[in-house]
Amino acid sequence: MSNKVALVTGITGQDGAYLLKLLMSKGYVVHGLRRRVSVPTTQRIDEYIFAPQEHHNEFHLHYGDLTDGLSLTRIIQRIQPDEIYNLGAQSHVHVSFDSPEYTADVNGLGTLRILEAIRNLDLTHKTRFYQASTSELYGKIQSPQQSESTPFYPRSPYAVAKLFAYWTVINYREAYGLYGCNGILFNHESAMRGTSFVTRKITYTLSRIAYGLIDKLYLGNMNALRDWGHARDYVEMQWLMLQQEQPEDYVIASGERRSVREFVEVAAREIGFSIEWRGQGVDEVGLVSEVDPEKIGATFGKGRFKLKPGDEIVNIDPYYFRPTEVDVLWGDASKAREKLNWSPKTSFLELVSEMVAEDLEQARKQVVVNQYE
Ligand code: NAP
Ligand code: G4F
Repeated sequence: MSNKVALVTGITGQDGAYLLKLLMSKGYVVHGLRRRVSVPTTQRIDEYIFAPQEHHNEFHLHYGDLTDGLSLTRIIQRIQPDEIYNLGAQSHVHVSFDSPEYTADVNGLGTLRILEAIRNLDLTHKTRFYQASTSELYGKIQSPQQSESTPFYPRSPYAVAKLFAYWTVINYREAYGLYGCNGILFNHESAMRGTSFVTRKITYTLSRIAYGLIDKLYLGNMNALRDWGHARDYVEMQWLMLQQEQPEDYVIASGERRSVREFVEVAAREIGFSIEWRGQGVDEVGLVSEVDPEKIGATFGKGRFKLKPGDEIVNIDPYYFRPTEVDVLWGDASKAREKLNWSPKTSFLELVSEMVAEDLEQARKQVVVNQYE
């Protein structure tokens, strides 16, 4: 068991929660950065917060913000971390078009602020740094499959800010000898994914539609192709990157690409029905085609499944289109496989199945609550 000290920014997010679990299982003392919000966003890590007797020596939360360099310096000075995982970000690509300056501040300058704190506190040779870089850097792709050597072409304020952070890490590595790594992670999902990202939006909404809680799923560009993996598998790589002799940058991906439309079809099948597409462009609609009585009976029980063949449940809403879209992402993680012996454990079908099961359970509980209110 390790007795290392880690600081994790973005600990309340999807990856933060999985990484916390991993680091705790390895015996780390984990410090997390949380920002002040009017309603707490700690749901994903509440099991650690509400068990202080079990975790009070190993887990600590600190108020601070990636836009506030003084808070970052104060925390880093106090805890003298062996490792910093910078997962905090305004992580929504579409939102970054509405808040470009804030996104640049958090995602770009936020990284610089941490690196400057490490440098000014003379921790460059003690503290290892992981940067949550992204496949969005490839944007308008310059090669059909993307690896560490593929040129970048960012297509959103989010990606442009992440590009600044990516190069800042490399510059601090070369200029000051910092052990800093970029994990260029392709999309990774889970039942803990925020509901405004497309995969979770699909499993969350279809589950509620099946229980009759809502009527429709509104989507944007269903032709976009993404390389989706499971967040649990990907945080393992974040940790592994910081355990090597030399700091390097790695692509982490499943190596499979699928469309948003296919994700809808697979999620629907997991619930127990198939989808038929009709129309084109913004007029395209998704209808319930066939229902699998066995699967529906086993999951829903009598009378709780509210759909029948012909019901129109998916529509296009141009609101979700982006001013500049990333049409295709498809990763080549050969370097991670060869150098770190890493490959994803969870298949695409297992990922969708896990997300659907969790969202069906949540929807079922909502129905029960509604019944007794
Ligand atoms: P997420 O669920 O959206 O979590 C983002 C985290 O950042 C949350 O804890 C959030 O806090 C925190 N945060 C936001 N603004 C902050 C600020 N100003 N100061 C401090 N913390 C702030 O994202 P994720 O999916 O876990 O992704 C983790 C990181 O990997 C992000 O940097 C993301 O850009 C990057 N990434 C993600 C993927 C992916 O597919 N998931 C792929 C490549 C790269 P609140 O809880 O208070 O909002
Ligand atoms: O789920 P998304 O919002 O993820 P996106 O834009 O790929 O970004 C995620 O992955 C990146 C890694 O490549 C991370 F860096 C980033 O932080 C984030 O985690 O959208 C995926 C695709 C896009 O092409 C989008 O246009 O789905 C398309 N889409 C279609 N309808 C939609 C929707 N996206 C969202 N969020 N909502 C829709 O209704």
